[in-house]
Amino acid sequence: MRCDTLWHDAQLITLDAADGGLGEIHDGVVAACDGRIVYAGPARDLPTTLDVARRIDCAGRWISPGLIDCHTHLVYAGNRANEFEQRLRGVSYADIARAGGGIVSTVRATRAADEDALIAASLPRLDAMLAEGVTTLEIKSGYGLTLDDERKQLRVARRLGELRDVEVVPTFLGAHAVPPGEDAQAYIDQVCMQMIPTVAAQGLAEAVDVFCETIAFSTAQAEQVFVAAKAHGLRVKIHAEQLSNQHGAALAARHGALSADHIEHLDAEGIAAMAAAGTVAVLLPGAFYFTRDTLAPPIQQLREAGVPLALATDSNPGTSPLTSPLLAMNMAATLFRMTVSECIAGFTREAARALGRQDRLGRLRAGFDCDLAIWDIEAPADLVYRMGFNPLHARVRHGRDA
Ligand code: DI6
Ligand code: FE
Repeated sequence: MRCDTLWHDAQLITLDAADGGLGEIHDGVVAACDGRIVYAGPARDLPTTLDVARRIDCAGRWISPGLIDCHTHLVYAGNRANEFEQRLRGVSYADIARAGGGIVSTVRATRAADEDALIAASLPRLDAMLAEGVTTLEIKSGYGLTLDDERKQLRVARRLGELRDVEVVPTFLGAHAVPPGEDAQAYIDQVCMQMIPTVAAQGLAEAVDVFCETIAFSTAQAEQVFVAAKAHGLRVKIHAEQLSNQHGAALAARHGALSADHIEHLDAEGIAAMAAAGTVAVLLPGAFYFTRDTLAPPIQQLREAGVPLALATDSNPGTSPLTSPLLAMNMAATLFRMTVSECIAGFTREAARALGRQDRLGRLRAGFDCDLAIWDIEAPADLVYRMGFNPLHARVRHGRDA
């Protein structure tokens, strides 16, 4: 059997153990051919028939699957640091919004920016993610809120994946906010009848997301979006139960959603619906931290029900200006009491599941894409424990140094 590259003298976090844990292997190797893993496991079990072209000595470093950020709003223009300062001086979020700030200010700036300006604004954020070992990330639209401006955001997301060695998964979030001066129902009709069909026909997104909340769209409107998305062959997901319990997660689960995200206010019925459907819970500790939320998602109940737990940065200018998956892991541990295994799995195996890529990404396993993060750490817990420190030694995408 041929092998282009063999990483040896490594310790592995395979995320491929029968017990669902980290799958640690101390004297491990990873072998790749044509961008795929052909073997990942103990050195002693490496097939002797392997014809190795290039050997990389990892000197005892740890190898995990490349990190996967399964929920971001990375593409936008403008800056809301001024709003943050206002809030520190005691101005309320509602007052800022009434004065033309908040999400509407990002919509204004994003509409005014052309594709190149959006690329220039987004690349440093993407590069910060890549510097921490991200090899796949989801990017949502949702700051355009017109067909052309949403398509522009999605095209920029795609171009980012061409400019850098990273897999970008585009999601259409036209139903993010009611555009200024428009009627919510009239806008949702437009999302369903005009935008979703066009976005689907042009192959600009894989999935459709909706912000289901009192300040955004109702559960009935979310369902309308799901029906339209599915009719056009797109997967669905939801921002649900972030500020109140609208029963959006249960609705999404009944529609076969990939994930329900945020879910701080999720109730027992929602947990049961997600468990029954296999819907992934995407937890977003950065938004919880930045908005100084106090109600944590029901982690213990989700765990007991067997709902898969993914983690993401929610990178966005309003509620989570975060581009560090490692810090998000630390926040999930400190704020949500998630374990080290759950935090690492949340940015690898379970994030892949949230993107419908669990058969190809997020584990060190023969047949999977050879996307790796190689870390200068003593133990996996170091990835979660430290704050603001980046121990990445190398990033590998499709078997090549990236
Ligand atoms: N939930 C959030 O927390 C962000 N979007 C969403 O659906 C807020 C986005 C922003 O304020 O720009
Ligand atoms: Fe979000």
